[in-house]
Amino acid sequence: MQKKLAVVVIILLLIIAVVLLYNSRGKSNVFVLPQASTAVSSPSPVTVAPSSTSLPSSSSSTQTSQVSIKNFAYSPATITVKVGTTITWKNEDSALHTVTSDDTSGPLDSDQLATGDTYSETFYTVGQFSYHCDPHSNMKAAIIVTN
Ligand SMILES: [Cu+2]
Repeated sequence: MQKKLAVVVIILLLIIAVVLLYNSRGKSNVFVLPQASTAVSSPSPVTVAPSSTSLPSSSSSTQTSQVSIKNFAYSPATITVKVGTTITWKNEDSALHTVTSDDTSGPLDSDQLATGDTYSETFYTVGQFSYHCDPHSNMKAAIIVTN
């Protein structure tokens, strides 16, 4: 019986020793950790954001486009757009102009546009659509519609 008691006491002492060792290590870890955490965690969240800024610059998928009529010319003279795009012409000249398909079956057939007037057409078919100004046959331009 005394041997068993002695063994139990030794085991208890060992356990206490292990717990004390563990606690002292934990304390020393506590002393080390705050320096490490403040040094590591502060500089990381500084610059993260600019990966999404490339979205607005990709203008190839825009669904509306503008062509201005200025100095007896369409600008841009040739414009490439995707199917479904609505193009709006705006007359910025003092003279009257039209937006008229070379093909008599259309699709472009505007009235005479005065200064500041606009004309819009949505293109649902792939192809090249040449047009001109009725009063000024030297004014020529084209819309290219792609998928
Ligand atoms: Cu004209």
